[in-house]
Amino acid sequence: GGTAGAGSAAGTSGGDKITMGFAQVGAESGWRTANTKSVQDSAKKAGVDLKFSDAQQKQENQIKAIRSYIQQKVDVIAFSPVVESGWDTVLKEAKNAKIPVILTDRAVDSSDKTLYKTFLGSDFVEEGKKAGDWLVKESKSSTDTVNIVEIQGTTGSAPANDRKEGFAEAIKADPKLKIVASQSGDFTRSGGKQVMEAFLKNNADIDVVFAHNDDEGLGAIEAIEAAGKVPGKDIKIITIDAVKDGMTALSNGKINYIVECSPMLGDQLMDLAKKVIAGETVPERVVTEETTFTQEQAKQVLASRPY
Ligand code: GZL
Repeated sequence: GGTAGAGSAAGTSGGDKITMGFAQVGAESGWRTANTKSVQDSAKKAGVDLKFSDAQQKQENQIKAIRSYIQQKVDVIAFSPVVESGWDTVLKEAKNAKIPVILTDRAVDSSDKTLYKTFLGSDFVEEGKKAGDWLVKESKSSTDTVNIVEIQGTTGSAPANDRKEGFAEAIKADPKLKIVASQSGDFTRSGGKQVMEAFLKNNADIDVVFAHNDDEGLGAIEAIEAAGKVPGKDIKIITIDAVKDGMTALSNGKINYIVECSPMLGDQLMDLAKKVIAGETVPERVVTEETTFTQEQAKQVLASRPY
């Protein structure tokens, strides 16, 4: 025993601090800042030397960051791909440099599964489905059409693609439920507000907003109130994430239902990184545990929410 693990060719000898290069998407939402804090706090706790970059939601910046981590010969690279495609080249460079890669939060569509060791994050299709399932139940008693507008996440990102798919699948259960408009708000509050303003201008009768994250939903609330309507009553709102600001709006009745998407991936990431560097096998997929919240549940847990 005692031989260095296969993944340690990047120069870790037993007992050295592990160096991780983390290429973060940006700081676009409350979820993202909570995720960044989780990764940074967990690295400190785990004694991992963390190199961190913020790509301002630009893929080319993430690719540059990954290349710089390869140059620096870090022991492991982790990142949340802002969009699903366009990663094979840089991931092959990491593989050739014998630096293991861990995907966190978002997935890539590379067909070559040897380009990364594991993918840690939520099942976004399931999140979209949970949102749709709630609306199907909620709409059971109503007779006429339910007009839904959808504020999508970042175009091309796994959460946007998968949440859209899961929601559409779930609402097939009731033909009354119709998505009358769908557009990207880029996971930001300002994006959600702008898209909702356009939806309100072009659609006379909107019953429901399905926003792919809390921040877009909070932006939509601003637009709805500016139009003289009552969010949560005149227009119901369903969002995904369950960050503090979203849960506050939910407990105040301005949002009707939130599907949780946990950003607290730091501890699992550091644990997976240590195993990968030690050459241990890790599961190729680690799915985040998460739940859903009604307005009543939000009131009960709001004070104790960590982010
Ligand atoms: C989901 C994550 C998404 C969040 C948004 O895991 O990638 O990106 O839902 C964030 O709030 O911007």
